[in-house]
Amino acid sequence: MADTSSYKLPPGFLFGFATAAYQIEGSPTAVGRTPSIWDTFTHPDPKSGIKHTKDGLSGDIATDSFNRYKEDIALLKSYGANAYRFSLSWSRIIDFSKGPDANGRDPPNEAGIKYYRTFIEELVKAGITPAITLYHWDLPQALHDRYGGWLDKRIIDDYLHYAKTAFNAYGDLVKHWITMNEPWCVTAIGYGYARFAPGRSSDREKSPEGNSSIEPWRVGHNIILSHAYAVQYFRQKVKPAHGGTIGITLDSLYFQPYDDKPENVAAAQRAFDTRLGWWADPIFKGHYPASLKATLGERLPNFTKEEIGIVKGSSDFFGLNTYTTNLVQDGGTDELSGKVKSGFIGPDGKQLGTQASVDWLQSYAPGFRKLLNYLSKTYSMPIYITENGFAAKSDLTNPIPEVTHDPDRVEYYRTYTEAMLQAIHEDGVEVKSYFAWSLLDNFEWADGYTTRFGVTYVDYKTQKRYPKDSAWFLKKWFEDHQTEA
Ligand code: GBH
Repeated sequence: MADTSSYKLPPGFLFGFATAAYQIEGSPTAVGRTPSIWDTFTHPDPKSGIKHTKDGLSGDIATDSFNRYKEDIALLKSYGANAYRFSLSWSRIIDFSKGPDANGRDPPNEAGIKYYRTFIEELVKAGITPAITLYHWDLPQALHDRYGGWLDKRIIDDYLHYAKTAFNAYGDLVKHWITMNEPWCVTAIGYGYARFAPGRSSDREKSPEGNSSIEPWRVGHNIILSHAYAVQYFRQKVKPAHGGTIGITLDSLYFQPYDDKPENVAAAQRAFDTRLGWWADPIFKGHYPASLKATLGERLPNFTKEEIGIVKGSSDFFGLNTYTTNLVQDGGTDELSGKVKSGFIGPDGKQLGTQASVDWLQSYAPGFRKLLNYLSKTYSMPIYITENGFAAKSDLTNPIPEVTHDPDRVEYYRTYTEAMLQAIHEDGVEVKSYFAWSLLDNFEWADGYTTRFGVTYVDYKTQKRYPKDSAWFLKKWFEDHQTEA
């Protein structure tokens, strides 16, 4: 075991927890909120009766954080967090109930804007730095109905209008902005695999209305452009007045070649190109990865000269959500994963690490350290870790209050925070934040409430919160390693 006890975090390091609006807020119509594609997706399809979540439940109630936000802030404080990453609900900030005005814009929703203003003021009063995600998957249903949402270029103006509204409402208090959360999940899972809203796929069994194999790439293109135009506005109009930093959060596993066969090494690179390079290469280097272009040909949209000028350099930092590592082999047909086969079992027949309660996640901290090194070498940007966490099996089996003992999650956080300190001190990687996912057990998308990622157990019958051991572990970790101001 490495001795990282003397390693300090850099001055100004942000430590805290992350959540997302649809996963915690509930109150889907409060203060004039209208539906998002996740409201639609999580309620049984009126025609087919199909349910899209494992338990058939939606985010209608979630952790009731719309009402219980003071309790959430108190928890953050008790866990020693100096920062909190949360997202805004687009359809609470913009009023979609009236229809667009003569300029095609929907008006701001003053009640929704005021709600988040109060919340942000409370956070700041508690000494907690707010970090806002503008888009964590809850596209206003109205925009999806109007022109297909992300499928159409018109989304760029609507996203910009929303972003401006938020910057102007909170720019004086909020200095950390994230434009998009995990565009790969939005496109691949929402428009390819149909497991996330809006549930589109070229596989007719999953999505009777169907898509074309062009859709994910078009959606991805419009997401990149929406991000870039919002950043351009921020830098021109908001930053000069208020300062602040803005960027995008991408998600990636560490893709480790299964062995040193050249075709498996190439496959791992292809997996990176598709998961990360799809976004990171245009944004940090100014072009799509060559392997993507080679696979997709004309199906990959082109940026105009003007567009790429705005896209290139459009993120102040590399926002990273990461959970696990995959061992990658050549082969496979799935374009959205780079046509690779991936898993957790190595050539020696051994599993990589401890299995989470979800099949896609095993703990493997060495992969985290390698990922940080890969990103720092490939993109030369400061890294904000905006999500990292584990779904422990004990969360699902133990009774209250024993359920607060979550040794697998504690072990995950112990090894991952240690790997991060090694990356910072021994490898020279610049890391500026660590947000654990998540503050609370919450609505876990297609898994409904059957998966728990929180450092706080939520009893959904009473909404009572029970801090788990992992919360106290992280608190102590930050105390031990923070640099005193
Ligand atoms: C993050 O995604 C999200 O930002 C956050 O909202 C979420 O709660 C958290 O992770 C925990 O999952 O259906 O087999 O393809 C992390 C990346 C991508 C991991 C989608 C789970 C779905 C598994 N996620 N993936 S599968």
